[in-house]
Amino acid sequence: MTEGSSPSSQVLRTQLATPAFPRLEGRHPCFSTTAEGHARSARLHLPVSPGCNIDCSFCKRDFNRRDQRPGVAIRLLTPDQAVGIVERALALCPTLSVVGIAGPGDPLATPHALDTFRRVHARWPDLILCLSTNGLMLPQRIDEIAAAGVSTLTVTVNAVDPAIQAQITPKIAWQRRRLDGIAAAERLIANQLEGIARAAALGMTIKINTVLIPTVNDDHIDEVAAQVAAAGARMINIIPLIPQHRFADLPAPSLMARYVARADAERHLRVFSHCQRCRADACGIPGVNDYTALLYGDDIVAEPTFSHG
Ligand code: CLF
Ligand code: SF4
Repeated sequence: MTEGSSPSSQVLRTQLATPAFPRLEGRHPCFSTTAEGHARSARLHLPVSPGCNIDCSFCKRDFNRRDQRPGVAIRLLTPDQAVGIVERALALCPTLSVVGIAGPGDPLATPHALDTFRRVHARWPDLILCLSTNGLMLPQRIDEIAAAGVSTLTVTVNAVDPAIQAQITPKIAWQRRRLDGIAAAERLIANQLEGIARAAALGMTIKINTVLIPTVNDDHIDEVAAQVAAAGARMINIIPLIPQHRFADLPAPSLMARYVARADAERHLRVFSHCQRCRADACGIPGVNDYTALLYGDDIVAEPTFSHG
C-alpha cells in the first residue's frame, strides 16, 4: 500500500472533504473545515470592547495601525459607529457574511458588544454574528447573547487544571472583587465550562481557542480538549504563543510541539488550522484579503504578535 492510500491518509482526505458544520461551510471562515470553505467568505471585526475582566500573562492590548494580532485596533468604536462600519464594509467587501466581536478587550466585560450585536442583527438579520470571549461572564450573559442573534461562539480556554490556569491568568475581577491564584483559576474554569454547556444547549456552534504555551500547558492539551468537548464545544483552534508581556521569556512552541498538541486535541474535537490571529478590527477573508485600511481610511503595516483571540 502506498503512503497516499494508507488508512490514516484516507481518513484525513475524508475529513478535509466533509464539512463539519454544513450550515456554516463557505459562509463562516473560522467554522468551515474543507480545503476551500474557509477561503470563501469574509468576516468583519468590530472593536467596540475596551476593557477586560481577567489578566492573561500573554496579553498586550494596544491601539495602533501596525500589529497584526488580536487585542489591537486602530481605534475603539461606539455601537453607533460600529453600525456605520458594517454598512461601509458591506459595500466594500462583497463576500462579507460574518460580523464578529473579539476585542480589543473581552466583549462581555462591558455592555458595548451585546448592544452592537442587537443593532446589527435588527438591521441585517442574515449576517452571522460571532462572539469571542474569555468565558468569565458567559453563564450570566448567555441568554442575552442568544437573544442578540449570536450563533457562533469562541471561548478561549487555556487550561482546565487550576494550578496551570493560575500561571496563565493569575488574577480576575469577579462580582466587584479581585480573585487571585487558584481561586481565580477555579472561578474562570467553572464559568467557562458552564457557559459552554449552556451555549451548546441553546444551539450555538462553539469553538475553543487554546494558546499553546511551552512548559505551561503543552502537556495539558488532551485534557483541555476532553473537557470542553464534554461540555459541548465542537471544534478547537490551537494557537501558538507569541512570547510577550509576562511570558516574554518563554520560547514560542516548535513545529513539533504544535503538531503534538493538535494531535492530542484531535482525539476529542475537530481542529481548526487556518487561524490568522486577526486584529480586533479585521475585515476580509482571513489570510486572503484585508479591507481594514480602506474601511478606516488608514494604512496598516503587519507585525505578527498575539494575545486574545
Ligand atoms: Fe472573528 Fe474569531 Fe469569530 Fe472568526 S476570527 S470572532 S471565530 S469571525 Fe478566526 Fe481570526 Fe483565528 Fe479568530 S482566523 S483569530 S479563529
Ligand atoms: Fe482579556 Fe483576552 Fe487579553 Fe486575556 S487575552 S487579558 S481575556 S483581552
